[in-house]
Amino acid sequence: MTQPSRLDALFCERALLAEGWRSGVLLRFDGRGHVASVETGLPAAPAGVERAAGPVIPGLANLHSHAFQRAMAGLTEKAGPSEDSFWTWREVMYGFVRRIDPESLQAIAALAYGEMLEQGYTSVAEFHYLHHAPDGRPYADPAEMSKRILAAADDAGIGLTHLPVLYAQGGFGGQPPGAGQARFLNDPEGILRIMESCRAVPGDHRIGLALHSLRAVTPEAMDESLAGLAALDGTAPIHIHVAEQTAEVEGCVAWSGRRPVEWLLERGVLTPNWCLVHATHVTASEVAGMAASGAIAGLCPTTEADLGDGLFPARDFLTQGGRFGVGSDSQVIISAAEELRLLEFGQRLSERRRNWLAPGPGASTGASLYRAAAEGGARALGLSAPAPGIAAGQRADLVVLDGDAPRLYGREDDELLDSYVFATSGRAVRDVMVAARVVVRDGRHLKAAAIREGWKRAVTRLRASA
Ligand code: NGQ
Ligand code: ZN
Repeated sequence: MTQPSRLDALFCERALLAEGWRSGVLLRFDGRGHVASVETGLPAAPAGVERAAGPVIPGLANLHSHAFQRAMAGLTEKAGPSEDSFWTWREVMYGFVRRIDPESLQAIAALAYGEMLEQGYTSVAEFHYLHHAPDGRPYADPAEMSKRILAAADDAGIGLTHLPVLYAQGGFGGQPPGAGQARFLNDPEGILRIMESCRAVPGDHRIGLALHSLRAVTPEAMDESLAGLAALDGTAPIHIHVAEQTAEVEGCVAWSGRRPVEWLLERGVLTPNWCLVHATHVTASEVAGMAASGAIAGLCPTTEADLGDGLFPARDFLTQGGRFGVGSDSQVIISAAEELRLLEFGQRLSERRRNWLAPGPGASTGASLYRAAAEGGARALGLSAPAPGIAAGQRADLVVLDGDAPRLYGREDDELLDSYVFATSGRAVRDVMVAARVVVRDGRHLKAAAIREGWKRAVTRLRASA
């Protein structure tokens, strides 16, 4: 599919740079769509340069996505025969997984990625474990489903960090996988082969590795896949679901005598290349260990709320210099602003305080969270020059807010970000650029019509196969 052409420069009346808000900003882009230079204090746009239609902020990286789950959003909210929990939700999800063919996956992912762009995310880490046919047999090309994800990201024009997932057992201590997990299974060699196939696909994709969870990998398979990854690319991101539910913590203790994050810390594997997704149930010493390791906390507040996970001790982690980003995970909501709002709101509800995650007196909560998530998310995706604002060396992934929207009008700088995060439900994104290509104009993805047609066909097929 042909891509829109790249801008070679953008003039921003006001923009959030790594060093803070600046006026009269001229961003120049190189041929790969990266920011080549940043000038400030210009009185007006130079001739021939596009002028941003509102305040410009860095797009956020969505650090945790299961694109296929977009097709389930809103369909798991009916009470089951027994008490509902994360684990009953998982059974419903497994039932749904059986019905997704490669074409549907691509259509669903394109829709999800288009929505992400409209809601302020400019790149996504796809934590991808739907590898095989419904009976568990690999497709003729074992990387078929991964390639569908790559194609969907290209269609939508979102930046992709693709993370093929190692899933090797049904539960702690070598439990056999259930039928619902048949599509997920691979050994380390199989996963590395999928990663290599993806690396050979042309396009602006980064490839990393995900370990589904300590429940789903053996220590041997983990070590083997990490060694293989190091040989392929020593800087690639490594993501893992960890300590999301108390039952997982208990299972890990029963198996190893250690809690999940404690187990990883003792193993000495965590580095800043790691992203610990959820990390909900962690002790004070695990929080300290995570922060010191430089690993990113991958927080997904809307999904964690939807699934009844619990609350990550975000304030302790942030005050120890911990880095985090946010993800839309199960896609029940897709909105960068909503994730940040619920991150703070969850803490307010439990602590009965306000501005709980602001870094200090006078600091804006929404703006501080936004900056931190911009930097942490970019790190978790392995993007270049991560920073708490726009900077040279980054891919030109930019969001132009609608400064005329009644909820933003008259607000300046951090007030604007606070208003965007807390008071707009995310509906204040005007234009979006990825690698200097415009993909959203006036709040609407440029290919929304075609993508929605594909989505409707996929929904029709899915409902027919139910
Ligand atoms: C997933 N999702 O892999 O999609 C998981 C559920 C599991 C979240 N944890 C399955 N939110 O953890 O076993
Ligand atoms: Zn997940």
